[in-house]
Amino acid sequence: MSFALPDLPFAANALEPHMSAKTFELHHGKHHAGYVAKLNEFTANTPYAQLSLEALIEATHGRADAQAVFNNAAQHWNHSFFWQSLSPTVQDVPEPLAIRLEAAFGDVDAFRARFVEAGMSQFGSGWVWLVDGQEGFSIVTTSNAETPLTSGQRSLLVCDIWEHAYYVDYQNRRADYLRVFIEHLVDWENVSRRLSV
Ligand code: MN3
Repeated sequence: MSFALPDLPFAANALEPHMSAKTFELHHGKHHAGYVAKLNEFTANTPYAQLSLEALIEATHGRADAQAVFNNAAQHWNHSFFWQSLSPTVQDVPEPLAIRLEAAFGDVDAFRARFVEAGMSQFGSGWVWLVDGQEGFSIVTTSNAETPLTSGQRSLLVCDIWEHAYYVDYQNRRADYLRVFIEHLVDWENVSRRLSV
């Protein structure tokens, strides 16, 4: 079995002006494709090649001798999840989900503000997530390739806060990128689907 780069679920220019075709050309076509190519290179002719992506991430997490495999596997999973978190059209938050967000954060706008703050608080490269766990909804950040998949939390939504995700369109303005993401680009229908699975 080998790992494959998924197609974007929309045209590369579909999120303009918020996220440009140039960004997708690099982010999906070079960065994500690079992680997949390295993952296939590192797992070829090893028992890892027999595992699902999720099982591979669990099997290599926290293991010094498998750090490179973990990094590329988790980056493949995180990026695949990120593309599925984006929508070309602005979506309203569906009611059942809005009720859960209100319970956890006060209201949907407060959730949005907290999500942006969390993304700003992450030093260096990483990811900001909405997750569902034993305590209900929470916002978490992960560094580099780390993913909530290994902590037993259900991922609902992610924003990539590596500089490669926003530098072409926003240069160093991470806060502007995060605000545009959370206000204009979230695929709330996909978030809802993840919650009900
Ligand atoms: Mn990225």
